[in-house]
Amino acid sequence: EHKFWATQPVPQPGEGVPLEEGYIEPSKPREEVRQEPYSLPKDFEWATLDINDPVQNKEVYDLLSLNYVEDDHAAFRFQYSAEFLAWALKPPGYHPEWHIGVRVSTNKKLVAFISGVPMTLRVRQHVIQVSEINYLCVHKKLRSKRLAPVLIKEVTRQCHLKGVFQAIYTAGVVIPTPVSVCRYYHRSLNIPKLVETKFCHVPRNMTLARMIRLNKLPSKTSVPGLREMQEKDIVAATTLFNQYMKRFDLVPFFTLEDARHQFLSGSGEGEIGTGGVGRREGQVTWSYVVEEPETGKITDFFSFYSLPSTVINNTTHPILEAAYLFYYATEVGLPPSEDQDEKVKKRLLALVGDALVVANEAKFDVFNALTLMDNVPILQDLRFGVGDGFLNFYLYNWRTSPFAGMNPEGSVP
Ligand code: YNC
Ligand code: MG
Repeated sequence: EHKFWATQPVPQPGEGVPLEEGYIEPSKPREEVRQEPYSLPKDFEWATLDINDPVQNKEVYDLLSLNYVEDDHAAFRFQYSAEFLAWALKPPGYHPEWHIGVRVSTNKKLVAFISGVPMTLRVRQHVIQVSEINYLCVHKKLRSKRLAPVLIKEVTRQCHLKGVFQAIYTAGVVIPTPVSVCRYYHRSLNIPKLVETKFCHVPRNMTLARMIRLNKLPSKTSVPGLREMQEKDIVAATTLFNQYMKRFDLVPFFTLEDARHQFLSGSGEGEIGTGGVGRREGQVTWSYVVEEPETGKITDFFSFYSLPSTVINNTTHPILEAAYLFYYATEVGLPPSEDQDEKVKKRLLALVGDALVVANEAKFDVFNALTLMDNVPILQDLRFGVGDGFLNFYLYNWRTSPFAGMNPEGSVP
């Protein structure tokens, strides 16, 4: 069935729930790691992509723009911006060697890519160093030639050479063996455009005008003390983040540098338009904190990022501007306990409700969220609709039981 995945240290179909959590295959000393790159078919060669070089960054951008993930109907394709790729591929401690390309030997054209970035991950009670694998892409003309397994083996080798033996990754496809599956939800912002691009449709018994009215958002945010996150907030926001994440079982751990990178480095330079809403040139992330007016204490934050999609074969609307809910935290959720769930829901309705207002003012067309963290209880009230996309989560070389509680209602097809 899965000729490649059957050979890899991942839980195999039918293995059942593991008795013990932990690695599948032990780590090796550096000298026991294979020292030569895996062989590519003739006419192709390996390349390390230097994302600091605008030319090479643009090569990755061009490959992904035309060949990366599409929806099931081939109507939309992710269009990660060059700024997004620079942000995502260069977190603190990143390894240039984990940005791996395949070029045509004769003309050096980039035809495939895979990347890893280092992260600290907590899987239940275990804290492990992993690489987060993303942007696996093979040019459309080279599909089904078993190039993907070679890319995966090569990035694995490069991770091993840096002493990293576990990985986390997500994919739309189901392969051995997901630890969790989430569903995409969508909150319409620009209804006329979403209808014109067939992202959504006007249901029977509904008119376009009524749909617009029902989804109308205020132009001003509602939470007192809400403002853009700044450098001076990083210590408070990082503490809040790491505390809040104790509510969940599969989470990153952020140092101050990590949090600064994740929440601030993609937010662009200079001021946003009046009122703190709008968009800067090349802005990738939007991060907001709540500063308690009386005390100056940071009590909450939220963030989202910009990931447009190409609208395939649409010249009137070539790009769909999509915002994706990223991390958030609120001190209402602390200390983590189930009794907090109602209070958390109420607070998140206000916070994520304001995220919608900010995204709408920044001219996004749609706001997306997954059925993870504390999202599920707020999606309906905030007028998110269920999407047809799923996102499977995977761990490489780590056995653990599935995260059933992570996504109660939303995830079941
Ligand atoms: C996928 N997405 O099952 P079997 S997500 C992993 N993730 O192997 P070929 C995938 N494996 O089943 P093609 C996969 N898609 O025979 C396919 N596979 O065992 C497996 N699409 O290879 C597949 N990007 O080269 C099969 O297939 C084998 O030419 C077939 O290439 C696949 O970034 C692909 O969706 C995805 O560009 C490159 O279709 C191509 O079709 C493409 O014949 C559009 O491959 C873009 C797209 C994937 C986005 C992502 C996460 C990737 C994770 C990879 C696994 C990482 C493991 C951990 C490594 C580090 C370990 C350490 C330490
Ligand atoms: Mg192939």
